[in-house]
Amino acid sequence: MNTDRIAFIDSHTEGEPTRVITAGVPDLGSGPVRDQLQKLKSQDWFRRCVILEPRGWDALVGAVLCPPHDPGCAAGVIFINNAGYLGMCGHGMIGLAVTLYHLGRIGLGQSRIETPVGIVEVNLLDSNKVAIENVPSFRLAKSVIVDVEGLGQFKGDVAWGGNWFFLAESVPMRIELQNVGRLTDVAGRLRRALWEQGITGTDGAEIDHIEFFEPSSKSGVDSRNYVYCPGGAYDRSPCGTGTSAKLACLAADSKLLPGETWVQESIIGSRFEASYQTGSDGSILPRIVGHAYVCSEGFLHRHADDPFVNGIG
Ligand code: PYC
Repeated sequence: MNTDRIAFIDSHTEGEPTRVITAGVPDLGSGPVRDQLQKLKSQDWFRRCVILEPRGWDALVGAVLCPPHDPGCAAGVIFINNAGYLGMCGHGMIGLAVTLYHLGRIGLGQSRIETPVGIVEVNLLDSNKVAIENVPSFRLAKSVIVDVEGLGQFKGDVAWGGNWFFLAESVPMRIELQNVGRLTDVAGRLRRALWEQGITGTDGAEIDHIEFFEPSSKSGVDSRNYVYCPGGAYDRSPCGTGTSAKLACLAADSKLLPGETWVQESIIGSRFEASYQTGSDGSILPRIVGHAYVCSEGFLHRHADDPFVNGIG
């Protein structure tokens, strides 16, 4: 038998899955994590193997552990999904922190993690509760108008929270699980329209995450969201980078002050507690608190004769 093994630990953060890859990662060298990302991209079979069916599924986000370049960091991480590579991932960082604690690699309290888009501070408040200090976030453009064929005009803000987001001002239908297929269809068309109409993040970056919001019916919750991820899956959690982008818009509109708490609920009713401090050059420094639980661990097998050794599709 000719089988390679890749070790993983699966967790979920407020319902959204994270697969931490702990062994079996190709050699990425020991440079900055942003350079290791380029090496991982050149071996895309690895992402496909660990994320796509039959070993993974469309909602799964991978967290590939790699050596940090910054000596002050406990670990480096590259986030991957069914469509490619993510700059940062809030729910994934919370899942990673709980997993590193489960492995005995970090203790309670503060640790620093190196990502391709900067260093993120995690604070393990207990074995399942984590606060992350996300990368500087900002609103790039307010009330941008997009024409979506067959659906009409959508107005919304473009913001960075570690990934690029379009935060629509109106919701096409109620944010309920029974509407998830229709919400995903509208969000996918909106994403395509943004790209076709040349509406991008800085340096022409594609806006590949879409957010819809409505008021929550629950007391103590400020807003309920639906978040479309680049591979067409919806985020089961309120989305850490999406909540950071939302905070950047609220701050820019003076609707939330530094230190005030914003409770963001997801389409499945799970929650993040969020706040921010003022950053430099008009950015904000978001803090997101959520819970994660380890749910399984084991090995992915790569058999030389398996026709789907690198995933389906
Ligand atoms: O929590 O930042 C996040 C995230 C991005 C994509 C899925 N979750």
